[in-house]
Amino acid sequence: MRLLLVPLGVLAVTAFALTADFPPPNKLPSQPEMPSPVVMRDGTKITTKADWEAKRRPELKELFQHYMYGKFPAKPEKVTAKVLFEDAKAFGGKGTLREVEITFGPPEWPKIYLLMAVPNGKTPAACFVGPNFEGNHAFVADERVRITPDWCYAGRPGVKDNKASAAGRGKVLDVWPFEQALDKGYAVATFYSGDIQPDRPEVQEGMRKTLGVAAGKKDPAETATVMFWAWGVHRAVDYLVTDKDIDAKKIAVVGHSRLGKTALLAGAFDDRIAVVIPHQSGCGGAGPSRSKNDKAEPVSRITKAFPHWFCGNFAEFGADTSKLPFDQNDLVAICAPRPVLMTNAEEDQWANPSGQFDVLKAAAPAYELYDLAKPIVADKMPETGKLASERLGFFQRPGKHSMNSDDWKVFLEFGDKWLK
Ligand code: GTR
Repeated sequence: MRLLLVPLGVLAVTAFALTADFPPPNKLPSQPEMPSPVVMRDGTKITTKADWEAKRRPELKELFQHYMYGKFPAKPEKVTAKVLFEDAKAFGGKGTLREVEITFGPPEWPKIYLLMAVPNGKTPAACFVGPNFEGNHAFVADERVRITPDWCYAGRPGVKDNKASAAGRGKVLDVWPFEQALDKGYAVATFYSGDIQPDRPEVQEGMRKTLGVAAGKKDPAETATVMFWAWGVHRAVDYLVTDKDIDAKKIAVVGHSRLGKTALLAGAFDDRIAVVIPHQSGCGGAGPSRSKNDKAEPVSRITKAFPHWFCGNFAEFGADTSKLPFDQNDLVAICAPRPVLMTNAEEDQWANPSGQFDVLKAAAPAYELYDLAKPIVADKMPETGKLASERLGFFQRPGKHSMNSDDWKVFLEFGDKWLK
């Protein structure tokens, strides 16, 4: 095994100070429609890019932390990376496969294990990065890929008693289809989300334990699980921007479902991410909290079923989402002027495809403050199977809730437009 140490340098500590005055959820004014990204909380209309960036965008970032995802943890002071193994002739020689251990704190802190492939002869390459559900070993059969010792989702290949095993090696080939991306000249990088924060509320573990965030949510704005996962994506990006095989200006984030919620939040809170692809992310992601689709998952349901994904304050809005001082259009707006693609499936109404299209439309006013080619978003929701590849892009395929190589065809096509 070849060991290679890559120092990534010291990063400045940039904790977010929550200074504004935030009333409790039930004391907020009712706003039946999605709040405009270009109107400040005090009613001031934003008309310039400078005011958007200096005033409204920071205001929205604070609001999303306080009322929905919890505090954005500080950037670690030091991030280091160690290449655990490398195979320069992987995928029949098409790519170089490596697994990188990313450390950002004392040895007992969680680490990120980034499994990545770069296309041989085509570097520096644009890269798709994102968290996964299955553990890295599920995506390639190589025996050197680490098997996570952390809690794993039941029902995934080779998982028994919530522990992954060698029986799962290479059993999930189309969720993160490395070869398909390499064939199109892209790099791919993924890590197991549970290595940062296992998806169970009742155990004090992962980053929650590290930062002393109580599982019982004494502070209703305490950092929640989706925020920890998004923060983990940022640590992967810390490494990727130093990798000479990656084009640091061309990093796209992708995630499915709860990890799609993560992808959108990660994109909104990190400008190094060039393209944002929340796939079937639904409520708490690209789906509106003020949903008009009665088949879609409501805030009242998600905050009961998955109380740890969001901070305590968010659950309060289950009774009345009109009190939310923002909606998910405002999270998309924070990504401006970067492209965002929402991808969906027709039978997955729980994730609210039509509501997501409304969210895209309602994010556009922030994009209009930039000098961008028009149209920024399609006039109407495109028919099933047709990609609307505008800067605020949308796609819906036939079928159900999953991420597969058909979805990747669309991610890669959107990449060809916005990352090449
Ligand atoms: C569902 C949840 C959705 C979505 C999904 C997933 O049970 O209601 O919001 O996140 O899980 O992550 O697979």
